[in-house]
Amino acid sequence: MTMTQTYQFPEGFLWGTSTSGPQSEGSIEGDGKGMNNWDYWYSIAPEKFHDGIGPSQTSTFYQHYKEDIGLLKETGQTVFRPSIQWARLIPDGTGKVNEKALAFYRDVFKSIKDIGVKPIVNLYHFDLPYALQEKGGWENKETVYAYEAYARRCFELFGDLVDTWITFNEPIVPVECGYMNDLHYPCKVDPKAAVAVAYHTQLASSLAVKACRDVNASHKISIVLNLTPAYPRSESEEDRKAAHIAELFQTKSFLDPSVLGTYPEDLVEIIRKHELMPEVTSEEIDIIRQHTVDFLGVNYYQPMRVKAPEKHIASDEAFSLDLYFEHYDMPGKKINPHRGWEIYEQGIYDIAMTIRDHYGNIDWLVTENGMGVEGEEKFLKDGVIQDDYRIAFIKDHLIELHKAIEQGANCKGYMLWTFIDCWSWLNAYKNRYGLVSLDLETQERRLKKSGYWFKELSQNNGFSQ
Ligand code: BGP
Repeated sequence: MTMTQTYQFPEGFLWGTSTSGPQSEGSIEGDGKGMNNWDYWYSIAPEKFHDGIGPSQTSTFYQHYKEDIGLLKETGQTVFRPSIQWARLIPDGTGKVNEKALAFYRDVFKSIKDIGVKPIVNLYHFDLPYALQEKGGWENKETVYAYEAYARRCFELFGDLVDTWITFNEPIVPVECGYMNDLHYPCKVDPKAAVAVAYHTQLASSLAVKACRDVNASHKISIVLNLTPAYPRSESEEDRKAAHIAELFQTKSFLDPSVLGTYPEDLVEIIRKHELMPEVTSEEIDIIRQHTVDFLGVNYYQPMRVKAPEKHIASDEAFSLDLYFEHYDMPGKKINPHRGWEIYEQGIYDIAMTIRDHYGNIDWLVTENGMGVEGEEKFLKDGVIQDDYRIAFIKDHLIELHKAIEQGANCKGYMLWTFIDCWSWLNAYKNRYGLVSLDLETQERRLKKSGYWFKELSQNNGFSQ
């Protein structure tokens, strides 16, 4: 006999989705949007993008936002995280505001609020105005101050409509993909530049926290981090050390300064040893120390599996991460074959316990979790995509989250990636993540089975199974 179990979430728990400007808005002639790093990269290397679909052809939210916002209600959402595209609002990165963008974002945020959904607005989702990229991008400290001015402008322009903000989404991703692994523009493999980019991004985030408080003292501000736990291959000292160092680089490099106001000493030691230290002033260190976030946004998709490196470090060896840890391909793991990512629900519980025990049990939200699936049209029945796998994926993660909350974790909400199928960087529209499907030909939106189910989940503030 199987027993039904009910997973009831705390009163006021938020249910919603996240998306980003570059992945959902698209651009049209005359909208005044400036070029960003993605637009530029697509203009010189369109072959890098799945099916040759670039960033201007994303899901037409710019034209359809009113209808789309209506779908937030139909899917039961109480919170929604869009992002402002810096290059849409301030086309050159600094200076003049694009009035059309101002009107657009004001109406978007107002429309979200008018239907009783809480907007949490992200200021940066991998998208840098190209005018700044050309001048060295995040390697150049000028970008830090340009970002601070942009953030301050957003708090002034939208502070009457938005009271909860995110400084950056997954800031480690542009560092890894753009400066360590030749995956995203500017496609460099340059550890010294990577460290400078990471440090400058953190400084920019802390300055935005300060600006937020200067402009609207009662507003809340956070950073969204992909807190991927690193699990060692074995309990051997070498494997555990490798996992520890993997976390220093992948998660603690932003988590510690953002929440605790300091960098982990052992991370700084490695950076120093390889002579990768950026230029740091004591004033900057004070800014980071004094302006920690009010809450944390956590994106979780997959764990890291790590083993000790095969190589031994020679004293004059040039830095690379695989001197310290290597990826471990664990046999028998559960996997989402479309994205190639491991599915490990317990990761979300482990993250919750880490935040509870080592980060002052700060309030946090799951700001992304989700499952990208290719070829979803094959699950179409009576006009609705029967995405039972997505419902099961969400439930399995919520069970772990529920357990963590019962054990004292301060998680205040769950946001799925994503609302309407959207454009996914290099993968364009290959894998679909939405509660709502998007027909690329007609741009028609339709709720998937998960969209209807999510409404029930939200209305019941939990589920039984
Ligand atoms: C996160 C990003 C999102 C989104 C998601 C899914 O890391 O914040 O922007 O894209 O991953 O990943 P992908 O689009 O690569 O499948």
